[in-house]
Amino acid sequence: MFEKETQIEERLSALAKRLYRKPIQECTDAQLYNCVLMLTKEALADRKANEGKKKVYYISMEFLIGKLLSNNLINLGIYDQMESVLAKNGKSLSAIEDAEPEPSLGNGGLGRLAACFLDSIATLGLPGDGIGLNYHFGLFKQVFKDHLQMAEKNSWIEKRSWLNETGTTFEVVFGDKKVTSVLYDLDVAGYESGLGKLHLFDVKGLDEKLVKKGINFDKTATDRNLTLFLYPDDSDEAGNLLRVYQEYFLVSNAAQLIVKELKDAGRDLHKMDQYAAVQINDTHPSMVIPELIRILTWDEEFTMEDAIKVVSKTCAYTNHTILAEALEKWPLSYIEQVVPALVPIIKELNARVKKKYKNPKVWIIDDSKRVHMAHMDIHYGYSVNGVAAIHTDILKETELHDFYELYPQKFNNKTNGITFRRWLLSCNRELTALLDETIGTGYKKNADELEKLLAFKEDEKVLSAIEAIKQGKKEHLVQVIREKEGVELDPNSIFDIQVKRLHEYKRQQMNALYIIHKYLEIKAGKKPVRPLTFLFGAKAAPAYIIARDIIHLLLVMSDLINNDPEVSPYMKLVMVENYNVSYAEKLIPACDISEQISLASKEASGTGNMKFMLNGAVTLGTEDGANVEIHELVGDENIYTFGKDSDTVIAHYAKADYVSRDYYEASPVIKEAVDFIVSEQTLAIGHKENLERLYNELLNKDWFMTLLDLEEYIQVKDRIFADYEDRAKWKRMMLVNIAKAGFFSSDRTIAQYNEDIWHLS
Ligand code: 26W
Repeated sequence: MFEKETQIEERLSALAKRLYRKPIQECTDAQLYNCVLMLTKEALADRKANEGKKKVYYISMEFLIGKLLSNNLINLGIYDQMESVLAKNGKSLSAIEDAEPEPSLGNGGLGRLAACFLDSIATLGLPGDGIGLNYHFGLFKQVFKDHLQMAEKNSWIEKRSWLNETGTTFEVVFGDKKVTSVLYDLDVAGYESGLGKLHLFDVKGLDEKLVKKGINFDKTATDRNLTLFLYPDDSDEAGNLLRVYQEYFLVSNAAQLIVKELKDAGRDLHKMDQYAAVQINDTHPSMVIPELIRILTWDEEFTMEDAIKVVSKTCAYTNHTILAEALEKWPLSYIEQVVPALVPIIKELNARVKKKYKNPKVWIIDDSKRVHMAHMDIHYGYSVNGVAAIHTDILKETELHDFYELYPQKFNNKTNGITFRRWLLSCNRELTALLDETIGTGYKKNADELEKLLAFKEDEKVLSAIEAIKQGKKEHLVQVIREKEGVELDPNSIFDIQVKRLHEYKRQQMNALYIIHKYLEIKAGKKPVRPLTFLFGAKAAPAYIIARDIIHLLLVMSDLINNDPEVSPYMKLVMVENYNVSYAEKLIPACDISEQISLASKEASGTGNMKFMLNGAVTLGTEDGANVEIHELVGDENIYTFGKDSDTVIAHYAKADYVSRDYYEASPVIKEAVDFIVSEQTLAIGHKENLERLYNELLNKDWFMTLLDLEEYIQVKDRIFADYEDRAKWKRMMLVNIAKAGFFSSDRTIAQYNEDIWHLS
């Protein structure tokens, strides 16, 4: 449609005239954003959705899509043309991109993975859609006040947006009420060709005015609050119940949509598995299984036997965590209250399991009348997958061992991936250009071709170009941080970055203890050879107290360090406010050292680790999740690993023999760093309550074993900083990391889902 620059310019100027009665040059960036949005939507509407006999439905409570403009322009193949049209008119595309609000329809990895998957499904030409919820205020917007995390609503839906009204509505019947849903669609363009949809359901009659201060609202008004926020605070019963309402709202809509699409296409529902694959993204959408069974038996005259059979051949489950607290187990009484219609079905599913298997550990409903969602997925789905090799092994050997014995053929691994369109082509255009020049453009469709870069391992020209690109990205980040955070960074310092959800298992607190250690060394006169910059970005779940205390410590330390003239020339610490996808796109290309320091066995995969590697950062990590596979790919010389391995950690849990105080008492270095949390200096800036609670937690509990690996972490980190000075070696490490990142393209991951699980045709 818009192949030539002149066509784009004509259309854009017509839109500017129609919407704002102005020529392009006189529009503000926000006005132009709207014009470019409209034009891009027209181009999207021209694409035909991928078609085939069988389609995948990827159901997820989260789709962390990020801003869409630049990605859509790239995938439509009109980014350069648009940029040049705007430049001719004295406008900058990147300034216009800043005007786009970012939706926060996800927490972190799981939601971002779902977004990357949609990009790859569309690109590979596979028929497939995502199904999720249209939260008006997303997760929350993080603001820092008084060195504490506060939460505000994140409004992102404007008069003009990427959402398309579809006119589709369904009735969703809860135990105590009936609501009407409305469906909005987002177009998901594949790279160069292909199109899929993200279906986002909303509730008719949503009342935004329910939100009072911050993110507080009446959690019991479930007819009017269903799609206000992702994850209402689940620290109380009303929050948990609302979460179950949301989950049922999602899956009931999903099931109705799937059945409608099959019937509209004239398919025989008894052969549903030949036309549809339903991928359940973690346990949150698990009720889709009994809901499909309910629809088939109530409305389509299936016998229970037939319904169970076909649904079990249609649904597949992905596990994203082994953390016990994240494996959903809903009290049956909640389900009785929210959706009594599913209770007899869930009981029937459980009765069949009990009849067949005498081991109560594999039953769906336990002694305390809690429904184990994962158990339902495994018995009544045809595939169970983990998201990295080590994660799938742990599921088979430990967490889900009893199920693996019953159904070894259902278990499979699908190591996560990321879309290179966003995490290379869009966020690092400079590196993309260098790659195009050096190895050709084939890697954009076939990521394995990145390995061609290995031939340039000794090529000084290519190596210096990679180094120069990194330097440019660091300089750009310095500007961003100056504007957004008001801190001046040194672009010649080492950029050490940890960005991800805040959780004790990810051990941001271990990184904080290293920083305290370094601060104390500098105070004692031991200066680093080159200045160090530590950057963090993370949101903590509002009800997760210790996670918020860790943020408090980081904010207190950054105040202390950045304002101490004795220390700040040698090190700086910034915790960026409201870390999100857009911020990630600026931080990741500027990173030298990628912090992936979770307690071994706890990080299912991680995907930030892949993004950093692809952009030429060197990983400092534990043998956990996909780090293990990164290590295998790049070899010992191109990664820095440390820490106890997952077997050792699992054994500590089994024997309950980890005592953090022993580590504290045995090591003066650890003791000094931990004690500093409640020192005069920190207490002068921060809050006693938060700092003492964190200190006590580390000394008396430390469930995620921070102190277990701290000494080794300090040693390895000092070594990686020293190695940074060997520029020849460092540049080679950057190159090898980029070259070996091809395996982590989500195109590879999706091709494997299709090959082993979906069998789309
Ligand atoms: C209580 C419900 C619940 C629990 C945990 C909801 C959401 C979560 C997490 C936010 C789930 C999550 O993001 N998991 C991450 O999934 C990624 C994609 O597979 C993995 O790379 C990460 O290791 C894993 O933590």
